[in-house]
Amino acid sequence: MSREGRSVPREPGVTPAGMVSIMGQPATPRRRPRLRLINPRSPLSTITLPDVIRRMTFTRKALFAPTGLMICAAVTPPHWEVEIVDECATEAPHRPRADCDVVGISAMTTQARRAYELAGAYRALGVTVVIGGIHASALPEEALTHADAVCRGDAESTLPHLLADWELSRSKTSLKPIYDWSCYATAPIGTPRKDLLDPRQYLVANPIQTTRGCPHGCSFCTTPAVFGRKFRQREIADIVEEIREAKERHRSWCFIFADDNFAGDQQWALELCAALEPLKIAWASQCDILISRNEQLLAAMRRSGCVGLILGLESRKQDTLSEAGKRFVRSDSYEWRIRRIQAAGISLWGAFIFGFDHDDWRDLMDTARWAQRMNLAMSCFPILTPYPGTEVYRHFDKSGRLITRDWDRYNGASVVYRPAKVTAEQLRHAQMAAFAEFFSMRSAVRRLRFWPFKARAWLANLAIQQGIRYYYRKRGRRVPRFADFLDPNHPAGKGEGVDPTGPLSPNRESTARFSAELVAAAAPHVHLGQAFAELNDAAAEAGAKEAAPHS
Ligand code: B12
Ligand code: SF4
Repeated sequence: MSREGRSVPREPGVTPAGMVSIMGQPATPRRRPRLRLINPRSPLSTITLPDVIRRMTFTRKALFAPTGLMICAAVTPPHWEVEIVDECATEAPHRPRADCDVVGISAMTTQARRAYELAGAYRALGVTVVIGGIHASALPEEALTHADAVCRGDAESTLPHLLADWELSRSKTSLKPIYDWSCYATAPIGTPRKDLLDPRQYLVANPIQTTRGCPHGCSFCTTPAVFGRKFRQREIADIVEEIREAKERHRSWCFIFADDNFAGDQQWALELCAALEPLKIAWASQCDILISRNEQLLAAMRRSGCVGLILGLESRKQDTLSEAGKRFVRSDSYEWRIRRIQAAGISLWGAFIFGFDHDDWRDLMDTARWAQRMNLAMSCFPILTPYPGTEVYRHFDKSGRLITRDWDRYNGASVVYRPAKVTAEQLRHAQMAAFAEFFSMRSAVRRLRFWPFKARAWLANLAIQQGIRYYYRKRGRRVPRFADFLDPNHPAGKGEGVDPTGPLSPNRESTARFSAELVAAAAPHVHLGQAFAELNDAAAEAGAKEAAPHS
């Protein structure tokens, strides 16, 4: 899984053999400092993903290689030995060992509990612990209760300073508690060190980041909350080089650009597309729907190999969009915008959010049906999750509507707050009804059609459909339908459900786990498996296989 850095020491006073020579005195052996970077397991990946992923992705263990940690490794000075442990791609949980000097742990909110568990174990062994990543950047004070230091924001701007401080005493005593990226000059976006991971473990072993951040400020989104609305672009030459190397080394031909908003700066996106065109690749990413007004950009994206985009649509209702803080677009323009992007030959996957205060079950049904009418190749319907740092979090916290701070549940599949117009139970029922209806055979026929036959897109749709049916059959329950809301004898119709203010009952526990399992199975698959399916279809159609053979 991991491999040591093989870089030759360059620090002044340190010989290539690692012997310190001070003013002509005999050199004394000094071990190179060791940094272990850890991507903790998350409830989603431990409960469901390994099995699901293996079945759906030709035995890969995890979806994405952890880009953040590969960048941490890249900005670590070369005289450090560095390794990456990805718990999401290992069979057994990582067992902390005191054979390193510093441990750097990364975490999204849903990984935070496990991150803190590992941090505690390493501190007990006397190893210096640093926590970074999205969750620690949003809640540095909380993270600091579990670590010796916290890095907020980009590792490019913070980690080299922290490691230099550690070297002053070769212990945690010379560290500052918080290394905040806003206190340092913004360093350029790094190129991840992919040599430290085994690409065979990942569906997306070569994630490429072209931009960071987003110029918009949606109320539920962690990106502007943590990184501000500063949109940053990477050096185009670095992006091209990373892709070229992946093509040469791994014969990769299709790529996922792990951006929040690929076209946050449309002029720059045009320049990037021009540089990508000669590479003859296929790619998919996420971006905002405003690209629809730029025909020149749409054509350039298609020419450069763009075959699919995830659009954060959230809802088809304007008052819900306003609540979501999506001020840059109106929902009544969605239709022509979607048609225009599709007309450019780009397949669309809709990302919606269920649970805003303006939505009752009928609104959620309308959104799910509208997604079908728009012929979206795939869609996902996660539950609104108030991630720390966001406006939504502050709002629910202030109004006493948060029902748990168990970060394991902050995963888009559990209801962790009191919804306004539905019960928590109804919200989950609507979520499952939306999944079941969107992925039903009738809907798939209407959306995907039979010609041109998109074999893998069909396969992905059928797999999710069968998964939903299998799940309910096994439990002797009917697949949720929106019609249940009209049945006065059905719990959904009666508005019955668990008391959202009460403690989490075992029943609720299992329902939450159920939706976590289902959404975990569906959502990442929607985003990535489908991306790949579509990439394969599109590339086959476009003859990209001849242009660039793939493994
Ligand atoms: C690709 C992606 C995924 C992929 C893979 C994630 C992975 N393993 O890398 C998949 C599809 C699997 C995924 C799933 C989910 N994701 Co996601 N995902 C992303 C996305 C678009 C890019 C991630 C990425 O590669 N970023 C690039 C790297 C370089 O950034 P980074 O990880 O933040 O790392 C930098 C710094 O944070 C820092 N850093 C990070 N770690 C460390 C550690 C140390 C020691 C130091 C010093 C610094 C440091 O330095 C790095 C380099 O500058 C982000 C958006 C985003 N802005 O990051 C969302 C994002 C991370 N995902 C998010 C969410 C909500 C999810 C899901 C819960 C969604 C769901 N309902 O299924 C799941 C959870 C999966 C799980 N593990 O359980 C949220 C996280 C919100 C939060 N507060 O946790 C984000 C921010 C999207 C958003 N805008 O809200 N996701
Ligand atoms: S447009 Fe997308 S990435 Fe940007 S703030 Fe809104 S939800 Fe976040």
